[in-house]
Amino acid sequence: MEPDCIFCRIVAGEIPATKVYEDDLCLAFRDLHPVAPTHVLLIPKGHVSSQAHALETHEALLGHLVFIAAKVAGEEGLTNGFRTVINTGDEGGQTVHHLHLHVLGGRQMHWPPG
Ligand code: D5M
Repeated sequence: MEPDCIFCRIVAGEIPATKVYEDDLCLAFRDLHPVAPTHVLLIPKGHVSSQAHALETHEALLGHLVFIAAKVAGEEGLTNGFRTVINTGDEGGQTVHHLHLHVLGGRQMHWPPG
C-alpha cells in the first residue's frame, strides 16, 4: 500500500467507495465523476502506478483485470456492449497514479476518443 494513493486508501477502507465487485486481487467501484450511465473503476488491490509500470510478474494480474472487467460489465447489465479504457501517463490522461480500468457503458460510445 502507498499511503498517499487514494485508490490504495479505498482498498484499505480509509476512503469510502461504492463497491460493485471484489476478490483477492482486485476491487471495482463506481467512479466519483461518471462520464457514462455505467462508469466503474477496476483496480488491482496491490499498488501498480500505471500500465507502463506493470512488471512481468503482473502479467496474470493484468489478464485477470481484463477478464473481470467483462464480468463486471455483464453484472451491470451492459448487454449491448461496453468500453474498457486504461489511461496511462500525462498524455494518456491519467490523473490517479494507481492502475485502473474504466468500464463504461449504457450509452453509444464514439471513436476516436478525445
Ligand atoms: O481516472 C481517474 C478517475 O478516478 C476519474 O474518473 C475520477 C475517479 N476518482 C477519483 N477519485 C475517486 C474516488 N475517491 N472514488 C471514485 N472515483 C474516483 P484517470 O484515468 O486517472 O483520469
